[in-house]
Amino acid sequence: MLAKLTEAERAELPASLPHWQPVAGRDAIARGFRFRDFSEAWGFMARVALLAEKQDHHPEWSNVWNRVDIVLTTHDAKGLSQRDVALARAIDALV
Ligand code: H2B
Repeated sequence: MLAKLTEAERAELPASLPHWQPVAGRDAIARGFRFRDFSEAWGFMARVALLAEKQDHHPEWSNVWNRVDIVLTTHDAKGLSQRDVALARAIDALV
């Protein structure tokens, strides 16, 4: 079982991951992305998929044409962990 983020670690999130918002009713964070078209959205998803495999940490996500909505949480921790923070950072670095 992985450790959930501490209160001190949670307090840092708005500054360290300003594009990610808390999800109502869940211990999770979310970010929406908009691209020029489906091709760009899918290219982004392919790059995120490779990151996710490398980190052994996988997004909950959906895609509608040029939109990609990503939710991160750690099922093994039943909430947010440093794995979510690390994947969010890596995703932010792609865009
Ligand atoms: N991704 C996410 N988001 N949460 C997890 O708890 C998780 C994962 N666990 N990817 C990993 C895979 C685990 O289930 C496998 C067995 O490594």
